[in-house]
Amino acid sequence: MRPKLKRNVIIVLFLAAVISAAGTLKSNESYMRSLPVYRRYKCLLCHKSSAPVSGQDLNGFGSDFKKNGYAWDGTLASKDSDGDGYPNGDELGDGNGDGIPDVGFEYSNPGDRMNVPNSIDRGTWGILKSLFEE
Ligand SMILES: [Ca+2]
Ligand SMILES: [Ca+2]
Repeated sequence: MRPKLKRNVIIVLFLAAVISAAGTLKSNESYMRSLPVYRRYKCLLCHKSSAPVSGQDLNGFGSDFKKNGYAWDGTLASKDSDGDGYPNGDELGDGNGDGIPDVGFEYSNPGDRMNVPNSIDRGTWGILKSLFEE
């Protein structure tokens, strides 16, 4: 292959890879927007890696989210995708799955069984929250 042609082929392949990666990131972000919150864990909510390159490394919550048509609802909120004893809705701070979170961040990761909500019970949390809402 001639040097100039070889260089052009490399540039085209590089640009195709960049465009493909940008498309993947964009689609993942649109999936995240279907969830009530995704600020703290972002990609790790659904993937085993914080920088996934494809949709193949889904964790338990990512698989359930995909099976649910990438929709957040009461069915997905009531599941315990990572088997840690806390329903996905409690971990994401939207227990009934109506899409309205209690706070603007996740209590814990519904895709990581080693990551659970802190030990403050709901009653105590409600009292603390009301102090800041008045
Ligand atoms: Ca869980
Ligand atoms: Ca968890």
